[in-house]
Amino acid sequence: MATPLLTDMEESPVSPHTPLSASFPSVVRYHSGCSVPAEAEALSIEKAWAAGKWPEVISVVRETVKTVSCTPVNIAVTGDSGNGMSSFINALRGIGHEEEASAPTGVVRTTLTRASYSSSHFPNVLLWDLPGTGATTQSLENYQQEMQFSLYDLFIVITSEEFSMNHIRLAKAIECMGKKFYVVWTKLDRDLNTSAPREGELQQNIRGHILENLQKERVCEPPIFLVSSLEPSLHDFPQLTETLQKDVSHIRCDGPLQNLFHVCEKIINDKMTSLQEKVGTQSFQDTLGIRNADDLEECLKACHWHFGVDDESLQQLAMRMGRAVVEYKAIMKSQDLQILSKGDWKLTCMSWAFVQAFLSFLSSIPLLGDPVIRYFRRIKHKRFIAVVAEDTRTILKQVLEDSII
Ligand SMILES: Nc1nc2c(ncn2[C@@H]2O[C@H](COP(=O)(O)OP(=O)(O)O)[C@@H](O)[C@H]2O)c(=O)[nH]1
Ligand SMILES: [Mg+2]
Repeated sequence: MATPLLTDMEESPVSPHTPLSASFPSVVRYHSGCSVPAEAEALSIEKAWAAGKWPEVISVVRETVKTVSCTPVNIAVTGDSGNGMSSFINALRGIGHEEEASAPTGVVRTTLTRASYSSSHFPNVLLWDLPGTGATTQSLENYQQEMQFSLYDLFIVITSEEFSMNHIRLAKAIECMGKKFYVVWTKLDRDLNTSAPREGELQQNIRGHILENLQKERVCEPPIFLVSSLEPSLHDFPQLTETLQKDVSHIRCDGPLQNLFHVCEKIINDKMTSLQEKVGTQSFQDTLGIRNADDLEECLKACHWHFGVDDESLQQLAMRMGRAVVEYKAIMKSQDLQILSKGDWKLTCMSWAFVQAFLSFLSSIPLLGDPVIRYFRRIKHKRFIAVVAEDTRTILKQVLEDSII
C-alpha cells in the first residue's frame, strides 16, 4: 500500500503535479489577505464612481479580479472509503493512477491521512484527498474536526454504488456550515457495464436516488455529476470541470467584488437620498438641469444622466465590457417612461384615466388644486429617482458578475 505523498509539508510553489501545502494557517492568512480588497481599491472605486465614469470603475473592478485570481482555494474531496475519492482527484488533475505524483488508490483502504494535491488545470487550487468517513474515527463530528472542515472553500462529496447515510450526514453538515458542495457519483463505467437500463435511464435513476435521499433530510439540491474517473472526457466530467472553474473564480472574487459593490452602493444611496430631499424645490431642477418639472420624459433622462446610466454612459460601459448596450438596457426598470410606469404600481395608478380626471378636477378647485398637483408631482419624481437608483445598482451588479472570469 502506498503512503500519501504528502501530509504536512512546507508550502512550496513547485511543479503542478507535486502535492503542495498541508499547512493551513499560512494559506488562510494569505487567503484572507487577498480576499479583502485593498483600501486603495476601495478608494479608487469610490473616486471613479463618484465621478460617474464607467471605464474607470471597470478598470478598478478588473484590477481587483486580477489581484485575487492568485488566491489559494482549498477543495475537500470526501466520502466513504473506497468510493473513488483518490482516483477522482487523479482524474481531475489529468494524471494516471500509476504516476509517481498521483494520489494513492486501491481496493483496500489506502488514504489514511489527508493530503493535498495541485493541478495545472486549476492554478493555486489545493485538492484535499481526505480519508473516507469512518477511516479515522466513527463520529462525523470528530471527522469534521480532524479534517478541519472549516478551512475548506468547497466540498466534493464522492459516492458510488449507493448514496449512504454517511453521505447524507456529510452533505447536511456542509450545508449547515453554509458552504457549497457537489455530489459526484463515480464509477459510472462500472454501472453502465453491469446494469440493464440504458445510459440515459440509468443516469436518471442515480440522480433520483441521490435527490430522494437528500430531500428526505431536507438538504438543498446540490450540483450532481455522474462520472467515471477512468474516462474523464466522458459523461458529466467535462461539465464538472467547467463548473468547478467557475466556482473557484466565484470563491476568489465574490467577497472582494461584494466589498466594492458596497462602496458604490453607499454612494448611489447617498445620491438618491440627497436628490429626493431636493424634490419639489428649485434646487432639484437646477441639479438635474431640467426646465419643466412636469415633462416626465425630460425628468427621466436627467435622472439617468445624474446616476450615470444615460444612453451615452451605457454605450461606453457596453463597449468596455464587450457586450451589446441592449443587454444592459434590458435589465432596467426605467429604460423608458412606458416601461417605468407599467412596472411601478404607484406610477401605474397615477396614470389611470380616472385618477388623471380626478386630479384635473381637484386642480381646478381654488387653493386646493396647486398643492394637490405639487404633491403628486413630488411622488412621481421620488419614484423616478428610486427606480433609477435601483437600476444603477442592478447594472453595477451585472458588471461585477460579468467581470468574473
Ligand atoms: N471502474 C472504476 N473503478 C474506479 C473508479 N474510481 C475508482 N475506482 C476503483 O475503486 C477503488 C477505490 O478507489 P480509490 O480512489 O482508492 O478510493 P478512495 O478510498 O475513495 O480514495 C480502486 O480500485 C479504483 O481503481 C471509476 O471511476 N471506475
Ligand atoms: Mg483514497
